[in-house]
Amino acid sequence: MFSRDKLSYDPVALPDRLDYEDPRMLAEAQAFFDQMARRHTVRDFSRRPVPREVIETSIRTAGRAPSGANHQPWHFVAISDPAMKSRIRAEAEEEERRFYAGGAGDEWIKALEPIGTNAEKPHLEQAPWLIVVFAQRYGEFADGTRYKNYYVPESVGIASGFLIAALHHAGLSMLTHTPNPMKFLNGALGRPVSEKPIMILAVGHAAEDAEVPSVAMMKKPLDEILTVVGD
Ligand code: IYR
Repeated sequence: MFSRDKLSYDPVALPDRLDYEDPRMLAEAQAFFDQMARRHTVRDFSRRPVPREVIETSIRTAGRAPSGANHQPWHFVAISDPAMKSRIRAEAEEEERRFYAGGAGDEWIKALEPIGTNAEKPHLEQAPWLIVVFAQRYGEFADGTRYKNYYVPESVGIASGFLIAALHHAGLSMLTHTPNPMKFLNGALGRPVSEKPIMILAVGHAAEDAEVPSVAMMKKPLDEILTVVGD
């Protein structure tokens, strides 16, 4: 995306703005909070299909995230193919079995107890879509020469947040899944070594009988996550 031909500063007038009066602004902030507070990480998906256009539009939203030097150091692979989902499930479960059998260490296993996870990952086949998020450690021009990317984890983290918010806004549920290690995804999906898999989002409609861990309802109150300096 980064172009060698456009290296000078060329400002244009701000093309969009939302200029709300304070009461509208407050109402919008509250409405968005209410919407986002209804997002829950879900592991049980129904078989109801999800149109590809919803996934594509949500990834377009992710692509609007800010990024270091606007290099947009991300790539998303959206998978609905059952054979590829099965392969990813099999390879992820292989890693997870090692993780839960001791690779994680005692403290990590204890921390996961209230979340109720284990090495079984049926959702990787049941969810209609898997989206694999890759971070581009460095970029490559068409002629193969490399350029540096900046603030890659931050940029990809922000884009992933946009993606989760967009999918939730469209009425979908998802699981943020991070098999450890995730290198197998490069091989399975044919992505270059310059790209690091960051997470798999299993995306779909929550199953009728979907459950969430009760501890996941406990969110830190504002006074714990915010310090105001000034008024
Ligand atoms: N990757 C494992 C373990 C896991 C780790 C964390 I931190 C979680 O919040 C949840 C799970 C798994 O997916 O089971």
